[in-house]
Amino acid sequence: MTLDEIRDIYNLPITTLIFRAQQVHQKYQDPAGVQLCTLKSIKTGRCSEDCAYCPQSAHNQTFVEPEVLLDTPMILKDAQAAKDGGASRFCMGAAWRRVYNTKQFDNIIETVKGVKDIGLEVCCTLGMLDAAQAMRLKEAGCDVYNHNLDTSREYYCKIITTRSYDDRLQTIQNVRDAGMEVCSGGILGMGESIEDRLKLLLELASMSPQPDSVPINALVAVKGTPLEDQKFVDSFEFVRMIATARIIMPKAMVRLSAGRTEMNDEMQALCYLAGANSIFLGDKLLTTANPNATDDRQLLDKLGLHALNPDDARKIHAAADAEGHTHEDPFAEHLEEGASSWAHACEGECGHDHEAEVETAKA
Ligand code: SAM
Ligand code: DTB
Ligand code: SF4
Repeated sequence: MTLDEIRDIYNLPITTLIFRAQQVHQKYQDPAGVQLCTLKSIKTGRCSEDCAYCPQSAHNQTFVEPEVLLDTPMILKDAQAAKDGGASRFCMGAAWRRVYNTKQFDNIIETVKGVKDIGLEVCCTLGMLDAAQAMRLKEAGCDVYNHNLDTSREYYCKIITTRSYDDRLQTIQNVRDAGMEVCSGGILGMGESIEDRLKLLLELASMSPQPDSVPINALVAVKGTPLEDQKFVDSFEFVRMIATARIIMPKAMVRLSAGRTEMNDEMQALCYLAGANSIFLGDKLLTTANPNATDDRQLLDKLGLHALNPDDARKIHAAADAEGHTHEDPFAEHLEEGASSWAHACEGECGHDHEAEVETAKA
């Protein structure tokens, strides 16, 4: 996969882009399933990193009131409520630069075990992690670790100076080596160019294996951060990013993450059409607002979508793999410049049984 190829996909007519995203989505994902994750800030604020977007950075004067690490019973109460409210994954976030081997980490290990026992998928996002810490989390039952690249390598230094892009990639490698799933994505609307966004997608899609989840956040411009005056990301640029992510990372859960309070129902529906299949459910993200769960449920009902069953999703991924396609999008190589579908471009000399491929994609 090259940057040029990703750009060509991103710039397709929106009709073709969504059509192709849906082709991939119908084959590799439960077409009506939306993963419901609940987010909980377990240690809030006073973070030593200088991430320009973040209300929790100690470098930014924002509304956030710092809090010490919450104790396990308190977190488990929220995890149980998340489960009762229909979430399948519970994601715990800490405003830390990195994890230290302190009593606090021991507490988190106990909490992870407790959340797992409730019957939820467990995700943590605690900052940088070394190999041994990643192993401890995995052994405690942590399924997934979220660590975002946030933007392109080039734009990154305009947003964060206190840790490097390679630090981030190293943590992601440690997570993978420990056998946890990788959740990694970025933020749109921080003043980066489209090219920066495509480079972010290239970084993510080039990982081997690709991330299991890709959160696409729209910047929530918080007063007191250096990015407080940023205009909300353009809707169609956002949708194009979702669709491009879906096409180039077929098996990833593409998460419509921060910024949904600024999106109306129609915009969110467009994101689902473009291949998003995961959201955060609950009134709060870490420190900022999220749409309320009742409204989210109503929208899903109106659209005929349902809470994704993680086991079903795994089965569909495995079945798509078992079909043995070597290329990720069965139609991609025939979608030459200007063609609105593979059928227009292919003269039938490629040796593929297109009718069978179409039937398989439909099945
Ligand atoms: N401290 C840990 C870290 O940075 O890896 C975990 C928590 S951190 C808040 C998780 C992610 O939230 C960041 O990587 C960033 O992508 C996202 N985020 C933070 N503030 C945001 C904002 N104002 N708008 C959109 N996304 C944001
Ligand atoms: C991710 O990519 N987005 C979530 C989650 N991973 C941890 C966090 C969004 C935070 C938005 C700002 C806030 O609420 O503090
Ligand atoms: Fe700290 Fe994470 Fe916020 Fe950066 S994004 S300031 S590391 S909490």
